[in-house]
Amino acid sequence: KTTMKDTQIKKLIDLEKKRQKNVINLIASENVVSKDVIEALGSELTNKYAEGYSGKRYYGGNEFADKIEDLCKDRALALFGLSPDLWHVNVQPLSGSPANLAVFLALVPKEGKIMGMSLTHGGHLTHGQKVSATGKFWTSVQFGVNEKSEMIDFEVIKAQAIAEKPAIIVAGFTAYPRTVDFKKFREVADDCGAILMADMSHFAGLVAGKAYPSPFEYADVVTTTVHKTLRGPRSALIFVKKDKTKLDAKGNPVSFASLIDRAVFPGLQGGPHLNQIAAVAVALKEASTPAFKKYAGQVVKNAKVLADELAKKGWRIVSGGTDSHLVLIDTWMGGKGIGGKEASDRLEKAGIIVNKNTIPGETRTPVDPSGIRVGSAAETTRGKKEKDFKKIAEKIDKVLRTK
Ligand code: DSN
Repeated sequence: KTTMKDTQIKKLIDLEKKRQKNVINLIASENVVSKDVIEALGSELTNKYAEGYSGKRYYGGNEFADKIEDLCKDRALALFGLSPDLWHVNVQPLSGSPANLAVFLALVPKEGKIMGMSLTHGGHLTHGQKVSATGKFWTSVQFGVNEKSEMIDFEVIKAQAIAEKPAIIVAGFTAYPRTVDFKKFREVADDCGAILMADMSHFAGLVAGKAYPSPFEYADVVTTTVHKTLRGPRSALIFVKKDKTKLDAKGNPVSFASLIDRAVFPGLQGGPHLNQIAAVAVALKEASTPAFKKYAGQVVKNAKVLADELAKKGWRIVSGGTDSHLVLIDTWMGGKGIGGKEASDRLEKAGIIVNKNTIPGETRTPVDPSGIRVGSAAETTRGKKEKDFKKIAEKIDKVLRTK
């Protein structure tokens, strides 16, 4: 029972709780966290400043903060099967965008180039888009998907990388439904002498549950948010290989790990959010269970059903299907259907929450693009299975067709 005295905020929280309960949530980047995660987030840890890192704080009273941060780091490495001798992890980034920015700040010189997937083809703002700091402070080169297959085309990327010589290549996405071949990205990075960074924000939970390829064998740096398929609080992690070094101004080798730690704090952030780090630790423990492995497998099965059923009903699924939790639907279909904004608005009125999304070769605008993006992570947490997703597909079809 709550004892909250601020009734205005309390009422709004209650309304949001009710809204979440009453809708079918198909936002591909959202999930539903456990009560334990919420309890850690809402704890007294929020009162504490802990600038610095475990054992090297700038404030007193961090006996327990150190233990929490260390445990979180241990759990993060263990979850992805990483040896602490080979990998370092920073658990302080407040969310995905600052995590990616920290990696670039640490590793990409001012005149360096970032190569990432373009936004309309499924990349993220922080993969070097012009409107993001990552596209303003550094130059960037963007790659797209093959026009026909709507999948990543490594021949094109390789030629582009060799011509452009980026300092870093980002393998990852925010709206790409297929698996990413990290081995091929490694080869491209080696061909042009770039660092390989994987951004597994969307599929981290699937990697943890062994339902999606892991980037760790190939990438030098891996970033991830915690709140998508990984089902934790809003937060992010940066994993980095311990043996990777870069020469400093005096020609001395400095590890990527220490450069990244310094970029996170004091480069970009002040005190870490300890309540958030504790909640991340809780979520990482939950994600290491057999139940979570089952969950990750079910997430992919459910997304496949959603894609297949919608395709059967005549909707064009970008790339023809999905290998993950995410499905991109071309609702516009060259003018035969409806725009992404209308689709999203209509679905919301019917209690299904999605986001409008650009599709490869977009001909409309980001505010009213050609498609919608849907995902299965949140509803799978609520126990939905293939038969439920078949019903969801039927409902989506009905709503989108009704004039
Ligand atoms: N906004 C997130 C998503 O929906 O994919 C990425 O930052």
